[in-house]
Amino acid sequence: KAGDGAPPSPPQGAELFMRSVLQSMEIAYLNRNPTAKAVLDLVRSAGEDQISYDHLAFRAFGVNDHGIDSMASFFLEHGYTPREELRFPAKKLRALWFSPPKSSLGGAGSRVQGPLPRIFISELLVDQMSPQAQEIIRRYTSISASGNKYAALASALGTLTWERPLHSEFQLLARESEYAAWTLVNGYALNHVTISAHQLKSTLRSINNLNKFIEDNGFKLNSKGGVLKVSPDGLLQQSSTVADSFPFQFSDGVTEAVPCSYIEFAERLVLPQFQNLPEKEVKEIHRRDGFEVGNADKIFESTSKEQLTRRVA
Ligand code: OOG
Ligand code: NI
Repeated sequence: KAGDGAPPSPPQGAELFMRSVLQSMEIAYLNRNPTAKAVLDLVRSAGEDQISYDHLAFRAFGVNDHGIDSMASFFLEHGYTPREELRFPAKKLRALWFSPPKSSLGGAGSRVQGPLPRIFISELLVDQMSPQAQEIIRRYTSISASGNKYAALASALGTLTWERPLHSEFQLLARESEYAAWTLVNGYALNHVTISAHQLKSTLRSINNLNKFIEDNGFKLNSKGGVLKVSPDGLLQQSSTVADSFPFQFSDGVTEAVPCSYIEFAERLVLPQFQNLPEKEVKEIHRRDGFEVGNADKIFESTSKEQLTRRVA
């Protein structure tokens, strides 16, 4: 069974390289998403100089070798371990998450600070889409040549591995699946980073305080199913902003704003069997791990039109 015991650490050079790639993905993401950047600056301005990421998330088309595996291979070859699968039948999606290897750097000399993040990768079940939508997705993924082999590189560069679509193709996909339309124009771009709330030092380490702080500073949070998403065991609590938009130039010359990325917050509570540990001794391994279908289903909506156009009182 995957995930039992930490896998061996990658060689230091390999870990430095992987952290550089993650950092380039983050830079591309921050350049395109002013809200994510502003939120990170805001949290930093509250005295939090060491923000760690709980996870990074990517989307993919499950067809023509462009699915989860296309992005996962980079992480698997750098010591990550595949963990559970999550299914979202109504959205025609599935996801897989990966846990990080033990760091071989011991903190010193790392270019991206802190513990390595989990990785969450989802894919559209393309076979279940309408023939018209399938045709579009199959065409763009097949003309990308070997783009699927360079998913991590595309993400780090912030570029698509296929041609820009027509505006009408984007619209057709958007009517059927907002996820599909998002992926057609964002490709392997980082979909979000997630601030690990419980790793913060101040009162912001409680996610309710963090949410209030973010909202009080004028940012809109995804309200789908309530701002705070809580797993049935109560131990995984998540929230997220609503995605930014950026002007996308379609191949027919139409330029229109399309949704890009958002930023998420997660608090993992201490597992019942470690409840009596002194606070100072609590480590990440003593906390609720993994993801939750019910939470994720609503977090996906952070890029939905409904959330993007929602007005806040
Ligand atoms: C991913 C949504 C799910 C989580 O942490 O459960 C998620 C997406 O929007 O692609 O991020
Ligand atoms: Ni997430």
